[in-house]
Amino acid sequence: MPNIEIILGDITRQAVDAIVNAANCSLLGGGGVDGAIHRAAGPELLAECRTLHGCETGKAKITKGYRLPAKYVIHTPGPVWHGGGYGEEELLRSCYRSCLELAAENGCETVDFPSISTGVYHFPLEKAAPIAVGTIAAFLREHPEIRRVRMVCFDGRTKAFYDRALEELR
Ligand code: AR6
Repeated sequence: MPNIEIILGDITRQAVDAIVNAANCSLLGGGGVDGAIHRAAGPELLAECRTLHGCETGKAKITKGYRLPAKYVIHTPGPVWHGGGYGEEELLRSCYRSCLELAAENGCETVDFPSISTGVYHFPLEKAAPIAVGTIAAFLREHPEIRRVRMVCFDGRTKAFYDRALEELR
């Protein structure tokens, strides 16, 4: 069984090879987990992000972690939820896959994700959680070089959705 864990915590405090940032297409910072990651990493992160010239929804780009305990930050703009008829589910799947591809290419063995798109982008948690754990599990089966992936949930309600999705996978 792929090594996926669901924890309650602050992703900016995790000493892993890569943390994922639920960014926007500018990659120039914002609120939520994006703001927290930029604050914790320091201004060098924004300076590197400026050299990346943004990112499309569903794709991902990687930077160093600077003052974070994590070695790398993988930035991915998730889809804004517009009701489900605009390819939102496939775009969210693509976020998780793109981040894991970059992690594997950069030799990351441990990767932590936040709950992409379920904050200000309003993707329903009951749909986002099974997409996240299903996509991660499928990737890990093909890429055993990634040893462990965690979903780092910021509140108990979010964690409950991911716990259930993982249980239903097993
Ligand atoms: N650690 C882990 N999870 C966190 C943290 C943290 N420190 N802080 C918040 N979360 P959101 P989105 C959770 O809104 O929906 C930004 O402005 C939060 O509780 O951060 O993808 C970007 O620049 C929620 O469960 O991301 C974009 O413009 C989850 O992270 C936009 O928000 C995602 O919430 C992206 O929206």
